[in-house]
Amino acid sequence: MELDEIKQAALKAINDAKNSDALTSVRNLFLSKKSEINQKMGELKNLAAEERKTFGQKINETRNAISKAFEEKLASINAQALDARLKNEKIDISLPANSYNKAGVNPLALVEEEITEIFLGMGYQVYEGSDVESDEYNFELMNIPKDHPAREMQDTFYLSDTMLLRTHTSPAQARAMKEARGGPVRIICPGKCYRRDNDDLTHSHQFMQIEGLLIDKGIHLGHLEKTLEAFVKKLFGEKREIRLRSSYFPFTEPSVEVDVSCDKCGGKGCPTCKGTGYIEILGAGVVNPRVLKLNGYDPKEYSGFAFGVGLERIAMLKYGIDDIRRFYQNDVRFLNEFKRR
Ligand code: FA5
Repeated sequence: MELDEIKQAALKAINDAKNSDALTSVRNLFLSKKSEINQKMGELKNLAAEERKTFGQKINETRNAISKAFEEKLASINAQALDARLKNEKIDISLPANSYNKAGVNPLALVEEEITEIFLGMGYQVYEGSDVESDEYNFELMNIPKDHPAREMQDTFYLSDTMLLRTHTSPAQARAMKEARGGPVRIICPGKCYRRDNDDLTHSHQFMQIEGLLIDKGIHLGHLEKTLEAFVKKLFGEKREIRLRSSYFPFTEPSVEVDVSCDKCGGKGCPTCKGTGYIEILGAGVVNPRVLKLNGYDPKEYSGFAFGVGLERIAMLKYGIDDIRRFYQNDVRFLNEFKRR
């Protein structure tokens, strides 16, 4: 074969080789000592000097071209083999993920959202209070001085002589009044409260309230009654009625307890409402002029009403929950009963 033919044949054979064994055979055929090219080297000595040089060069070029093609093909076969091995030997080190159930929503959160929506609809703003409060805001500015008997009902967790965990959301009233600098206020403040109460079916050392405060000119008990009536009908349904009972809070005058007509008996009296036809849901009243003065208002110019709702009680009534402790036990079976609408 001529050198060109040898080159073409070798390149084709290299190209056709499917694996390294086939490629080695091709190499032996075209590049070994016994190969045709090598034999042609032997012919060199018979040639004249000038011819020997040209032919020798051509042999080298042919051999180099075949060697280069061989090396390239070998690299490509090796890369493919490595690729295949890596794929085969791949170890899956991941563990199957633990499946988990997404729990429902705590009914306290649902009730808080619902009540907040109702009051936002009536033009109230949400005021953020703080769980940690000072004695001054929790008690003094709410007209509960140091020796006041009301303090006994609201013993709490003290952080220092002057700082404590708030016993009610009412200190938000004083803070909102301070920020309003003697002007109108219309806020609600939802949040956690703490008291040194023994835990039982209806009491917990940590619980939630929503405070409400409206201050403006000419506000009286009638405004409070109609506001709370609208609130109760939106929350529990149009058929429910409210009843105001005279009560006492140091920060309101007059003060009332607000009851809602019993859902079970429609107001006739049953074991749920202890035969009274009504169930107590919140404390409220007209802001005590002393509180207005303590917080920078002129009671002759401004008046207002305030209320404080216990959220657990509302949620228990709304969803028929029998034990306040269920709100805080994080039992998914309980939480799964509640979903956002
Ligand atoms: C107050 O806390 C007043 N600050 C409410 C208020 C605000 C009255 C504004 C007038 C004007 P009282 O101590 O009654 O009031 O608590 C209000 C509600 O909080 C109770 O009706 C009850 O639902 C809830 N509550 C009180 N203590 C606990 C407790 N230990 N566990 C669960 N709920 C509680």
